[in-house]
Amino acid sequence: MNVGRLLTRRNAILAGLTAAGGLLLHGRSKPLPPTYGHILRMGDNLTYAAHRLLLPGQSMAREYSRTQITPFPAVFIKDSTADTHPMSSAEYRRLRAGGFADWRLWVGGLVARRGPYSLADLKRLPARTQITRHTCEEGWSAIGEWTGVQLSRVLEAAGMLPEARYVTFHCADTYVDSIDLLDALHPQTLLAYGMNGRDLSVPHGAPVRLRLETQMGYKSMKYVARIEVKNELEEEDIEGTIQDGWSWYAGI
Ligand SMILES: Nc1nc2c(c(=O)[nH]1)N[C@H]1C(S)=C(S)[C@@H](COP(=O)(O)O)O[C@H]1N2
Ligand SMILES: [Mo]
Repeated sequence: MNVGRLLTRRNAILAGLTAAGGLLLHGRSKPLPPTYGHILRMGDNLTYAAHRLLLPGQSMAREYSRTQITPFPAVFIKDSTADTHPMSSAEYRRLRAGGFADWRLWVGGLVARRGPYSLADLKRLPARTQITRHTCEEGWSAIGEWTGVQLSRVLEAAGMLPEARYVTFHCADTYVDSIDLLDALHPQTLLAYGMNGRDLSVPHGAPVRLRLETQMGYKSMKYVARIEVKNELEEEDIEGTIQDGWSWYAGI
């Protein structure tokens, strides 16, 4: 795909997101345009609009019992020898060698208290464990047990400001993607540091990954290094989904 078309498509999606977000999250009576300039992407905006209008924002994803836990494939979208893989970074290897004691999650953007959180800081906040099904767009699904802190608790601790509407995740493998505030504050949305009773492993996103049970698996970002609370999305905030041609909103 040439760069011109890619940029046009990005702009179309951003226009759609801004319109849908403005209408649905802020209650402004801004009419949705009939198309956002790209007919193939209209469905994304309609799904988003329908979910946000028809479903209660906090409806819970199904949780399973321990006996239903299945082998969880670790599927690297990026080749593990690629230079974007976290293990190709000397800094990531150093942090891992030290048991991630020196690792920090940076929380920035629209919060009163911007700053770093250590793994110990996150573990000091109340923990939640949930057994849920991960559904990958490539056709597999698996049930796993996740332990972590609710993202809402971290946003609360950081003093999220009233203008906040989106949260962007920057990952150690250079992946970047974003979610809206309804999903960010969902009770099952976790910054997970444990999986199936053990520390989260490198293939599954160590030391901390997002668990977003309301959307398809590709929105559960691994190797989270920085989160930014935002009022509007820009191109860089949807990079992860756009570069692979996936929907920014992939509600299930
Ligand atoms: N940072 C980052 N997060 C990511 C991905 C990735 O390539 N990089 N792949 C996504 C996809 S497509 C899926 S299906 C899951 C896979 O999780 P697993 O490797 O723990 O099975 O991670 C998601 N999160
Ligand atoms: Mo996936």
